[in-house]
Amino acid sequence: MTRPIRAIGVPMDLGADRRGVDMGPSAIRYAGLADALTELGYEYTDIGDLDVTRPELGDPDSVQPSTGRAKYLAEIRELCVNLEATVAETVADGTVPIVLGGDHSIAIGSVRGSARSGDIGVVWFDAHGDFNTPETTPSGNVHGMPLAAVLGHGSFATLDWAPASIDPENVALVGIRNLDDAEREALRDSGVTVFTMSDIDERGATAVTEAALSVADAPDGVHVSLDLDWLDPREAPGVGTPVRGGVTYREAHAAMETIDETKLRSIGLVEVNPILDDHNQTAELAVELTASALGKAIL
Ligand code: EXY
Ligand code: MN
Ligand code: MN
Ligand code: MN
Repeated sequence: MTRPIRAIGVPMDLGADRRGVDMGPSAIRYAGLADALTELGYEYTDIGDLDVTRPELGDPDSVQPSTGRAKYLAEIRELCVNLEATVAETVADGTVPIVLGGDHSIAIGSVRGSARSGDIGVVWFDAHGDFNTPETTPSGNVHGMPLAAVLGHGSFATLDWAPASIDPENVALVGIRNLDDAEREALRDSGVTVFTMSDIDERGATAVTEAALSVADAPDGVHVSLDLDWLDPREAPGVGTPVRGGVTYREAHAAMETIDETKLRSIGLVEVNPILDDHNQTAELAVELTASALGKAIL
């Protein structure tokens, strides 16, 4: 018997510089997420989109952390507090939330919600480390900081909505190929396990993902955060911050297939930008990879 699934749309683009990622939830729905998961036998519901402030209505610097810069901090906080409650309720219902982003800043709410009543691990598939803090960020964009935020680094430690109760020893990054210098230093000292693209070159996507899942093996399951820029831009052109040298289509599927769906507590699909996409192929890939993570096999 499989647990039901609930989609939660978060049309957020305040954490990124390039517009269009706010249309990600629509693009992922249009690509057929409901049909793909229903065909797999899941009971699937969609609660629609949470309310997100439009960037035209907010002032990026109206509220700032004690030190450093984090654009639209007040608006991102408001959304993440709401998303955390929605994810926590969904998990408490015995249902698997799939959070449809939106830029990666929303992971602060998703991870906190998932961790609220459990001891969980996190596997974060990404080209980037997302480990800047308001003090180290080169851009001020919160989508470059959410993993540092949930682990309480820098001035995020002083914000009551940012740190989650997650053990960094249960967190793994996979597919990394773009780090800022200070971010690299912070990751080295963090306790987080980082599997770079070089690790995937040497060991293969399956073995690396298995290793990441064993790092994240915690009593109450794993949150999978899937940033579509993890894939090579040839496969996933519809993302705001593409980086050459990512995983291929087959490597991505092989990685997702190694996930044990019975241990999957919650999922985030982020950074899909249909404006920059080619015929919605990045959203379609997000749907296919979710199905692979949830047990779809070729035969
Ligand atoms: N490291 C850069 C920054 O912090 O601005 C770029 C971050 C891009 C983050 C993308 C979504 O994963
Ligand atoms: Mn990311
Ligand atoms: Mn990324
Ligand atoms: Mn633990």
